[in-house]
Amino acid sequence: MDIPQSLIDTLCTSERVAVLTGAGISAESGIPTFREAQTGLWAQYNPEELATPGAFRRNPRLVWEWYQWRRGLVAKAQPNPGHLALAVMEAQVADFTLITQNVDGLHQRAGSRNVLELHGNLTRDKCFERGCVLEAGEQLAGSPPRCPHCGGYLRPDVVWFGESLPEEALHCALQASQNTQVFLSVGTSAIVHPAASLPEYALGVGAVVVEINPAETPLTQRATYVLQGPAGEVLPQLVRAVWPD
Ligand code: BV8
Repeated sequence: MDIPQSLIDTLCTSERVAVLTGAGISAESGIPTFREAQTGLWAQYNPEELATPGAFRRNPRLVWEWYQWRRGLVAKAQPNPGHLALAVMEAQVADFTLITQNVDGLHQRAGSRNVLELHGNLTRDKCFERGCVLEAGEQLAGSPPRCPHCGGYLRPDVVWFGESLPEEALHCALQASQNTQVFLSVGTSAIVHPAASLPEYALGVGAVVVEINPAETPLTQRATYVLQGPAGEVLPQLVRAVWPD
């Protein structure tokens, strides 16, 4: 992939960089993206129909077991060179913000320190009835288990469709997007809101917007630079070009 010299020069001299990642950055870690065909038992379900409070109310066991299946994939997955490159970039840029729609925790496992999780994290549980947050690692029986505090069902601590995003994370993501010099959109289909509006805020303040994705998205036509390829190859190449050892 040829990285435009003008982009290298811009990143070299930028003090403020914001990055938004989606399921595509975890694809090379073996985690299916949100919209590609799911495998096996789950192939018959549309994730957008499972990741809702209504689906959980109608069939808590089905939704809980879908997340247990995904937790198994995440537990076996390792951060890939794309995740690792963003951890290197964070160390090189004075004011770096990593915003993720992913719920797999791979950015943290790759060494990224300041990660804004817009859609929560599936390694955490919370109570569906009262939102009591549980200590990590409390293994309880049941599918889904019951909250030890109030007896309601447990659910994964992720944001479902129709639910509001965590206020603090969204506020910080908006702030970073409106204050950045460069905004990277990596591995996202750019259709889930409000995350998909973040690159628009960056464009609105004159930031350089870079899309890294093997496919086109609704953002492609608006981006300043489009690096069409897999994040696990493009990001390490970009980091090596801008910050050679
Ligand atoms: C909200 C967590 C306010 C769960 C997720 C009607 C009613 C209510 C709301 C709405 C509505 N109509 C629209 C909305 C808004 C809705 C929305 O945006 N819907 C979309 C579908 C139109 N949003 C919401 O509901 C949000 N909340 O609006 O609150 C509100 C409150 C109450 C009432 C009304 C409004 C909540 C959205 C959060 C949903 N939760 N995840 C879980 O994961 O189980 S979203 C889910 O999609 C994942 O987080 C995922 O990350 C995210 C976005 O998808 P992508 O990450 O982009 O993944 P995708 O598979 O789509 O694309 C992968 C991309 O990677 C592709 O482009 C592919 O080409 C690329 N790729 C593949 N391989 C690679 C690669 N790229 C790089 N390298 C590779 N190797």
